[in-house]
Amino acid sequence: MDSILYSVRMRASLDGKHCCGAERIVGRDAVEQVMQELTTRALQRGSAPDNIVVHVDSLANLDILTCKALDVTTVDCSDVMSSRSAAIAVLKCCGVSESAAGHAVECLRKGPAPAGAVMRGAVLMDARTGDRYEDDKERGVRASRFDWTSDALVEIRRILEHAGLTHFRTREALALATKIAGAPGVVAELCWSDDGDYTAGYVASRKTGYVRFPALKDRGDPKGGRVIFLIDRADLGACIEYLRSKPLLITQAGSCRGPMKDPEYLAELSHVLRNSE
Ligand code: WAQ
Ligand code: MG
Repeated sequence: MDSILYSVRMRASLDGKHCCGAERIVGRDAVEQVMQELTTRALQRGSAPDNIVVHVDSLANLDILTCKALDVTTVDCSDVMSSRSAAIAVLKCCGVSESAAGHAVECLRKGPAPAGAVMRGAVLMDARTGDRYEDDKERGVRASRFDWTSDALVEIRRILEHAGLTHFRTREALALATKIAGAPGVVAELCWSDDGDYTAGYVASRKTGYVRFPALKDRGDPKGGRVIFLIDRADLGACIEYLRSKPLLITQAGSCRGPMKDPEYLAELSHVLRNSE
């Protein structure tokens, strides 16, 4: 990758309603090609957008953070209910209270924006009380400026494909979850897609890595979103600033294992956490 990096972001909407977005960080030589790829992606969606915005920002003079991706574990539960219970158990291991974890699941189930709509960004939630901190409940907080380096992208594709995870969403969600997990004050994240035909979701944290559940919702359900849990409200400003603006390149892929059954995974998790305390 050459020395000047650019953040390239695409968002597409129809009748003022967000329908898709994606972003990359690339060297100057790749900017035009990536603008085209992102535009193609916006146009390939089922619903033709009436507005596509591609935004290019130079990251020159900014410090670029680097890190390794979270490790991935797939946990196989028998149905949506048991997947959500297991997700709550993982959140509790990360320091999220039972009530905040339950509240987060309810938020995503009903649609986290007013009147049960989905948000463009994430909910920011107090890990103990379940209070919501994001100013704008329609929009939420969007994490931006993160990507794989070309080498790490080749490597993570290989590792995920080897485990049968070929969808671009898994790769992109893993990158986003890696950025979110490193934010000041963040102890965990819960996510499932707002796309009706994509049922997988995850809990992610520095402690547990990226714990994916193939069915966190029923097929056809258009509700979903992301909840980011903060342990200390004092970190709120720094957290939002990091999520929105600090550029992060993932330079190394992590591991990928599973599927494991939920009782087996949860037993292992509590054992590991007990020994690390
Ligand atoms: N920053 C914060 N929140 C976001 C962002 C972002 N950059 N992008 C999306 N969201 C929020 C927003 O509320 C969406 O409604 C919600 O997340 C879901 O977005 O196979 O596809 O792009 O392991 O529909 C997870 C499992 C898939 C992947 C997640 O999310 C796997 C997914 P979607
Ligand atoms: Mg979506």
